[in-house]
Amino acid sequence: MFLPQVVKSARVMKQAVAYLTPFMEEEQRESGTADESRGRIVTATVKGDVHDIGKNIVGVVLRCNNFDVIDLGVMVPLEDILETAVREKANLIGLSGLITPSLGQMEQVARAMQRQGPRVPLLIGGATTSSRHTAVKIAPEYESPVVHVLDASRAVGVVESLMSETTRESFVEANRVEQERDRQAFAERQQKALVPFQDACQNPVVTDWKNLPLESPAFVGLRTIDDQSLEELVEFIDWSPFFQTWELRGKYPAIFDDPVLGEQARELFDDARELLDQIVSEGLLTARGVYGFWPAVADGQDIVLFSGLESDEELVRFPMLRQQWQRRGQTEYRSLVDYVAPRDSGQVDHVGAFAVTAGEGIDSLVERFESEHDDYRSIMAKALADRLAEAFAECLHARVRREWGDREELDHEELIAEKYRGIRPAFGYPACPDHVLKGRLFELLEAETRAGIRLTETYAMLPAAAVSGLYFHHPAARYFSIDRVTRDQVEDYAGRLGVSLSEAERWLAPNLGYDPG
Ligand code: B12
Repeated sequence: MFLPQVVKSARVMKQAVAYLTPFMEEEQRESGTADESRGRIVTATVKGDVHDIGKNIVGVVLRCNNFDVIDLGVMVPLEDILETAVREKANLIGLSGLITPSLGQMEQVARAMQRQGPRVPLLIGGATTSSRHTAVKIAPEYESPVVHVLDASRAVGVVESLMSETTRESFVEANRVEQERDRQAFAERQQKALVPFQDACQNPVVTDWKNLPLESPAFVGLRTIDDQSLEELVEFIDWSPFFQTWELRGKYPAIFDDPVLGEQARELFDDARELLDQIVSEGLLTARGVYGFWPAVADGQDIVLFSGLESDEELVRFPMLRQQWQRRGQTEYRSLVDYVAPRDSGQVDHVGAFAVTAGEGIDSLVERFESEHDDYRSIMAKALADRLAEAFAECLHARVRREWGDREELDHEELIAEKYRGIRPAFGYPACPDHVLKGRLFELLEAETRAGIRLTETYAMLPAAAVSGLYFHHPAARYFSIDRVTRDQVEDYAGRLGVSLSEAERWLAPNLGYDPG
């Protein structure tokens, strides 16, 4: 059965169970028997993180297989997770997270479980997690099994294997062997030489600034968008990740012709369009955003923004990181700072910034569906809000390019393939992996007051369906990955950011090309 069918049929089951529960409890009380589930799992999205679509899907699938799931929701402190697991005599704990700071939170949960228990297996899931990180950073903190679960389709198999007396031992052993292999592969990768930071700085992306015409944007400063039409955003939706959420892997619209997935994809799409039409026509979600342009220079490895052309006063400084890994077919070591004209170029350059959300209203919509025991539409609504947020970012980028003087004429597919000038990297993406800089970005954009988006303690955005980042208009601007960096770069970066080395290392943990000790 495909995932959408599972979740859809779970709705029928849940509605029936909700009706029958009082009768069943009555009968259990009278007969003195207890509810016989196959095992109990406490799940949570860790502290500071707000995403729960993946975790919720896994919860539905496990419940369908008769496991008892106690879902603590999002932004859950580790104390609550452990207390609940002890109180409810859970057999397993499952953690979820979307952004890299959540990886550190997961390590803390493992450490606390080692210290104080409960000594139950720990499951790790979510878009930012990986089997390698689980093996290298989480499993060594905890003597009981720690298992990375890639997606919902594997969750039942993993939980069954861990719960069954007959399979547990061999499953745990196979997991241990695999994690040992992952640790070795990681250690080998860490051996791969990186160029010293100063050498990398000597080989940036080179631009002939004297001969590059730089257009000025239509205005300088901030603009708030509080009346964004949802209808306009629908045109900008990239549907392929939506199918991925539902574990139907394929590109939209070709997926409809897929001999295996086609029919299911069509049915899912029709359901999504029906709910989307309702959201748009009844205004069930509100899309708000803020964006702006500022004069900017590259100052060493920092991007500096000024309030106006006449102003020497720095508005904000974004320290950037630079690649240090020798890539095949690439001679330079890239940094986003390379896409901004340096002070001595004689050119006036600009950088843009944005924060958008389409998540206002999602809580009441989800509450409504959950009160109707309708997980299918609850998950669908969140996935659609995410699509609209991403579409808003795309739509706003198109407007920004027009305001920057571009005269492009692209169809939907060319837009999705990003066949336009410039990029909109978001803090957390591989070219600028430090989430902490969202703090400075949000101050610059006054994002909380202007767009109603706030940051959690680990720099996730609330509402969850939100995207924020910078705009670069350099014609050669490309997305790239910083990947691993050396201690000399992190020391330099920490100094520029004004934090201690250990603080910088904490936030950049997934990008360190060395062991911080
Ligand atoms: C869609 C998407 C979004 C959507 C929403 C994501 C969502 N619904 O959770 C939107 C557009 C809103 C978004 C925003 C952002 N995103 Co984003 N996003 C993605 C993308 C493309 C897919 C993620 C997704 O939804 N997958 C589908 C769901 C169902 O999968 P899942 O959550 O992984 O869950 C499955 C498994 O992990 C597992 N699982 C999950 N939880 C659990 C729990 C247990 C117990 C178990 C057993 C299993 C399990 O089973 C689930 C079902 O199969 C990924 C890239 C990628 N391909 O993964 C980037 C990605 C996750 N995003 C990323 C980033 C950085 C961001 C932003 C910070 C960018 C920004 N500055 O604006 C914001 C953060 C938003 C916020 N509120 O703070 C990074 C995160 C890594 C990092 N460096 O931090 C990624 C990896 C992209 C990248 N390569 O850099 N994003």
